[in-house]
Amino acid sequence: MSLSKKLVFFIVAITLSACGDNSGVAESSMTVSDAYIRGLPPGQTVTAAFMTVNNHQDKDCKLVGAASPVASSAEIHEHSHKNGKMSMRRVDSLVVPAGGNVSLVPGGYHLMMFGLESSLKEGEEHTLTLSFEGCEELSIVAPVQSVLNEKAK
Ligand SMILES: [Cu+2]
Repeated sequence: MSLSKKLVFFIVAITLSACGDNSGVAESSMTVSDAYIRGLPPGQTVTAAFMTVNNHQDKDCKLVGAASPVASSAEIHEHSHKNGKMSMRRVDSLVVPAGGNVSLVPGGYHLMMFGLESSLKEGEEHTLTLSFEGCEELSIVAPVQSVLNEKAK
């Protein structure tokens, strides 16, 4: 078997076992998909993180905060157009509806991360912890994706 074929088998095996694990464990109440942290040029101490938060429960979950070891603080923000100007503001909470999801995307809701100790480089992965009111805290690992590779949406 060629090396590349072996690699494919390896990846398939990992994927299958990951799926198996999921079905075996009690399903998590909240999941996050398509998460990434925006990687910016060196010297920046503020960046943003984006993701889709999925609520698999039959009750609403209110996102009220976020934290990361690489940031001194994090806030939920919303972009808005005011008088033709793009601006953003902090929001106290963001409801993830029962059985639904909320997307944090460039130009919309996002997690603002402040006080970065070092610039985040593409390929790194960092933990983000999301706090909910009335629902369990959720920790995820998000890759850093350079702003240069960000897809316009
Ligand atoms: Cu912001």
